[in-house]
This record gives sequence, C-alpha cells and structure tokens, in this order.
Amino acid sequence: MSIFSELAFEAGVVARSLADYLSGGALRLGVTGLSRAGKTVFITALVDNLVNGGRLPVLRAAAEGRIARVHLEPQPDDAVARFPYEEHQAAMAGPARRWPASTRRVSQLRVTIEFERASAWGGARAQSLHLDIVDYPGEWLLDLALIDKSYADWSRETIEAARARARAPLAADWNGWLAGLDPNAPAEEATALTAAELFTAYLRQARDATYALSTLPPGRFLMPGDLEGSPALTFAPLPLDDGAEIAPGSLAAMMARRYEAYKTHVARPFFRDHFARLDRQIVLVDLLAALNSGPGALADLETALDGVMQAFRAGRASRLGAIFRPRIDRILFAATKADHLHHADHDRLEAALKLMTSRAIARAEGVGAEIDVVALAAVRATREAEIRHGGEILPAIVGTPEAGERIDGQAFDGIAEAAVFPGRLPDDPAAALAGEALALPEADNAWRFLRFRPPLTKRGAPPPHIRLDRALQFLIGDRLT
Ligand SMILES: Nc1nc2c(ncn2[C@@H]2O[C@H](COP(=O)(O)OP(=O)(O)O)[C@@H](O)[C@H]2O)c(=O)[nH]1
Ligand SMILES: [Mg+2]
Repeated sequence: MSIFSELAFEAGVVARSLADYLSGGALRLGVTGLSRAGKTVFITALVDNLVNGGRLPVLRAAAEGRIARVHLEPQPDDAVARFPYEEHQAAMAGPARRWPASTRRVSQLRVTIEFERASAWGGARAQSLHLDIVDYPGEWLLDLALIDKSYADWSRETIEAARARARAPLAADWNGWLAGLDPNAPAEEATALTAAELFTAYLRQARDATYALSTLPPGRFLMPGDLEGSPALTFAPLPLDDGAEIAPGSLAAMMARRYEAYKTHVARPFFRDHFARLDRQIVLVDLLAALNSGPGALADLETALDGVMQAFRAGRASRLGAIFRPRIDRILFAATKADHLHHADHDRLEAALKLMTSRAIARAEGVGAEIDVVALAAVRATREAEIRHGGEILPAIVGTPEAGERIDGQAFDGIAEAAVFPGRLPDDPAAALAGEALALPEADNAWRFLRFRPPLTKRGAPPPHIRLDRALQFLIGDRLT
C-alpha cells in the first residue's frame, strides 16, 4: 500500500474523530481479551450496573450521587453489529442463570450517562457522556504484529513457535505434513486448503481450555467473523530457506499473496475502523486459567500480552503514528474471574498480573498511555465461607457448580451448592508466574476446572461484582467530573 492511500484512510479516521469530538462528550472504550477471557460478561455486567443502579462505591460520580440517569441509545456506527446486551443480561439474570453465548465478531453499544458536574464552578450543570463500548477479540489485536512483517519472516517465527515444548505435541500433525512438503511445488488450491486446515486445527487445539495456550496470529483463523472460507483465510506458514527467492506460480508464492491479502483486507481495516478510534482500553486476561494450567500456558500468555503491548505502541512508533496520533490514553489490564479465589488472594492475583504486564511493557519500550492493573470479577458467582476441615478452619468459596461438573467423582446437578477450597496463590508474584502450583489444602485439583453458574439475583438487581467499580473509575471516572 502506498503512502498516499494510507494518508487517505488515515484522513478518514481524523474526520470521524472530529465529528465525535464536536458532538460533545463521547468516549470510545475498547473491551478486549483473548477468547473466553470474559469480555461479554464484563460488558453485560458493566452496563447492567450502570443502567440499573448497581453498587459502585469506588466510582466517584456514583458515590457522590451525581449520576442522574443512564440509558442505552442507538449506536452511531451503522455498519457494526450491536452488542446484544438485553439477551445476555436475560440469560444471566433469568431463571436459567446461564452465561451468555460466546460472540465471534466486533460489536458495539452506546450507553449515555447523564451526570452533574462535581464542581459548583459552572453551577450544577447537567452533562452527558456518550460511552461507546466496543467488544472485539484480542486475537485480532495480535494481527497488528503482521502488518510490518514479510511472509517469510512470519513463516519462520510461526514454525519456530510451534516447535516449543508446550506446543510441539499439538502441532505434530501439521509439522509432520510440512516435513514432506516442497514450498516451490506448483500452487494448488487443494494443498493450500490442507495447509490452512492443519494449521488452524493446531491453533484451535492450543487454545482449547485444557491447554489454555494463547493464540498466535492470524487472529481470524479462529475468529473468522464474516470471512470464513475466503482465500484471505486460506493460507499457512511454509518452511522457506533463508534468503531464497519465492518462485512465481509456486505454492509459496500463492501463500505469500494471500498473506498480503489478509493484511490488506483484514488486519488494516480492523486497525483503521476500530482500533485507531478508541480512547480507552480494557484488556481482560484469564490469568487464573493460565496459573492453573502451568508454566507453558503462563509463558504463552505473556507472549500474547507482549503482542498486545506492541499493538498499543505500534500506532505511536510507526509511520501511521506520525500521521495519526493514537488516542488511547488509558489502558487497564484486568485479571478476570477473581470470584474463584478467596478475597485474601485478590491482591496476589493483581500483583501477578502487574508483574506480567510490567515485563511486557518493558519489552515494548513503553506504551505511551497511563496504565493500571486490577483483579476483578464482573459477575461474582460465589460467596465466601469458612469450613472446618481436619481441625483447621479453611477459607472456602460457595457457589452453584454447573450441571455435569464433577469433584471427587461426584457430579453436580446444577442446582445444589458446593463449597470448595480455592487454591492459594504464592505471596511472591514472581513465584506465581514461574508456575509454582497453587497451594491447595489437599492434593485434589478438581476444583480448578469447576465452573459455577451465575449467581441468584433479586429481580431487576444487577449481579454482585468484585472491583468492577474500580475499573470504571479508572476508565471513565475522569470524564464524569
Ligand atoms: N465466575 C465467573 N465466571 C466468569 C466471569 N466472567 C466470565 N466468566 C466465565 O468465562 C466464560 C467466558 O466469558 P465470556 O464473557 O463469554 O468471554 P469472552 O469470550 O471474552 O467474551 C463465561 O461463560 C463464564 O463461564 C466472572 O466474572 N465470574
Ligand atoms: Mg464474547
């Protein structure tokens, strides 16, 4: 793509942000995270708490009683799917108490917050803030790393990563197939399809909950949105000799062309239409799943966070950044599902995420935005209890395990409650990230994959949460003063 067309599309971005600016207080909040990190639950709970007067004491405007009314409005972007808040909220709060169905594309929702100014300065002037919440898969963010990368470099890195200890067994089929392949053979659609299928199967397996490995780009291979089956998604890395020319008409040439098409038709438009227009960003991280899964998953998650940090930095450092000043000025990293731990461990979870992100920030050589870290539960599905166990009093959490979940060979029916001992995180965050096992009172690890149903709530009342208000204060609090 030439500088000229880049200028043209960046100018479009600037024009739109000016329109946002002129319309008064609008703030675009990006909510991202890898698949199953908790984006849908987070947005649903956030909106529910704002609209239905949830308890948000750390959000200053709420504590000071300055929030007059919060309501949903039609979103300004006609071409983007609306986040189906009502459906998700009903699934969790209704009699079925089901977690919302997973989503696979960008969606957006506008919440308008009417509030009173904090200072009596201009009188108690009523104001409104249009909060545009944009839900997008974190996998797509990792694609930004591809924009400046050649097909050959990407191939080499991706094949190398697949040989790492944690991934090699999952990539065995694909690697085996690659071994017998000549990248310079004539291009055949059937070969490209097989390559893409085997490569995607490997990515999918790595993401599976049992391994909880983080995804590698291209992000659309697992989250294709509307592009499923298109040539722009039908490619895979090939082992290319260092510095060797790619022969015209070869399989490698076809793959390289599709890789470029992916960048042009997928990665760049996402950056232009969504990412570059965000003002604030929350990155949800299922750190608990990685801690439970072990050192391989932790190392992998850290690599993914590195990729995310590079994306935040890319806009600033690159040519694009010189033309268009990125707007994201606050980024919150949030460890989700903290309700699986006793409250004594919330700070430890937060410290572990803080350490992990600070290492990633150091590698990204700065990100250029204010950053904070929190451990939260958008929906608190458990409560705490103390349980006598062999003469000891142990902190436990109590919730309704999902039907079919098992512990100690006992299967749950989705109705009965159960008390489980959550593992304890080590005091030292470095030890936690090194994969030191959660210290359990017993050797039974079954709880680790125990999923609870959403909590029982009073009709119309938002579900309880942990530190959701702290997240909100950091993300939008300054715009409600
Ligand atoms: N206990 C608990 N579970 C959660 C919470 N947030 C997400 N989950 C679980 O994680 C799953 C994935 O969450 P979801 O929001 O769909 O993830 P997404 O793929 O990032 O949108 C849900 O189905 C829940 O089982 C939370 O705050 N507490
Ligand atoms: Mg989702």
